[in-house]
Amino acid sequence: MAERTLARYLTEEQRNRGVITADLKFLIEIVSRACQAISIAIGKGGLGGVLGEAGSDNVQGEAQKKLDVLSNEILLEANEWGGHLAAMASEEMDLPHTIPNRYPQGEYLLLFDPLDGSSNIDVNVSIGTIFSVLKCPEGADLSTAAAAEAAFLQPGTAQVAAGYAVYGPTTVLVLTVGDGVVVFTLDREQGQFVLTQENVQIPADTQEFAINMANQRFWEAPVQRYVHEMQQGKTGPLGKDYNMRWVASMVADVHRIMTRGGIFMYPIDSKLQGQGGKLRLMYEANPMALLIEQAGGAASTGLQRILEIKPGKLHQRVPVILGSKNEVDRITGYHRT
Ligand code: AHM
Ligand code: MG
Repeated sequence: MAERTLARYLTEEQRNRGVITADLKFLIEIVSRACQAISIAIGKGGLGGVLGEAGSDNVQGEAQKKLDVLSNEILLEANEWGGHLAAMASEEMDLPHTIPNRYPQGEYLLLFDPLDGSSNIDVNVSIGTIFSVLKCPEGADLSTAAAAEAAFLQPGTAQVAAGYAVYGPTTVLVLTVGDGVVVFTLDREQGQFVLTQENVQIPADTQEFAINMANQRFWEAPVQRYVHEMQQGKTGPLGKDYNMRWVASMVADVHRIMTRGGIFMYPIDSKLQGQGGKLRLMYEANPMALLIEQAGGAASTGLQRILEIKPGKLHQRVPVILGSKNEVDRITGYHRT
C-alpha cells in the first residue's frame, strides 16, 4: 500500500470524514512546507550562517536568535499569498500580520511560535515550531494590525487545528484537526511528511516529570508539595519512584510525553507573578493543550483548564501543567486543597 503522506491524510480527512475544509487542508500543507524549509535551515547549522544572535529583541524583550527571525519570515512568506488566511500572529511580532491587499483574504487565523526552544539553537539540541489555527470571526476589523488583535482573542476550545514540528534527530510533525493526534516523519529524500503514527494515546499514569528545578524556591505551595512527593519515591505518599527530564524546548518535552507519557510543568512562581507565567497562551499553551487533550491527556494552569481561558491579549502568558491525566488531576487537586 502506498505511503500515507500528509497530503493524503488531509485529503482523506476532508473527503471521507468532512472534518476539514479545502482551505484548512491547504493551510496545513503550507505550514508543513514552511516547517520543512525551517528544518533545512536548521540542518545547515554553522555551515549556513544561521546560528547566533540576530541583534534585536522581540516584543517580550527577549534577544532574538537569527533562526527565530528566519523561521518567522519563512512562515509569514509561505502563508501570506495563498488566500486561506485573514491574518497571522507570532511570538516574534508585537502586532498581527494582516494579509497585504494584493492577495485575497481567507477565513482562518494562524498563530505560531516559529522557533520554540531558542536557548537550544546554538547547542544542537531539539527545537521546534508550534502553531494554532482559529476561524476569523465574521465582520472582524482587519483594517489595521492593531485592530486585528481582537479577532485572535478566542479561547483554545475554538482552535480548528493545532500542531508542532520537532527538529530533532528526525523532523516530525504532530497534528490534530480535532480528530485525534497523528504523527508524520519528514522523509528527507522525498521531501514530504509521511504518516508514522495514528491515534496517539498518552498513558494516564507516569513516573516521569519535567520542570525547571532551578526555580524551585519560587514555586507555589501545591507544586512544592507535588514535586517533593515525587522526589520521595517509593517510600513517599505516591508509592513509586519518578525520573526527571528537562529539555528546555517545550516541543521536545511535550513530544516525549506524546511518546511515552509524563507530566510537564511551567507553573506560576513568585518571580513570574507579574507577567502571569512563562509560556504564552495563544501559540504555546493552547495548541499544546489541544494536542494533549486529543491524545487523552490533560492540560491545566493548576486552577483552570487551559483551553477554557478567555484571552485578554495576544501575548498573554499562563502557567502550564500538562500530560498524563492522572498526574495532572493529582496536582490540580493539590491546588484546590
Ligand atoms: P522560547 O519560545 O523563547 O524558546 O521560550 C519557551 C521555552 C520553552 O520551550 C521551554 O519549555 C522554556 O522556555 C524553557 O525555559 P527555561 O529556560 O526557564 O528552562
Ligand atoms: Mg516558545
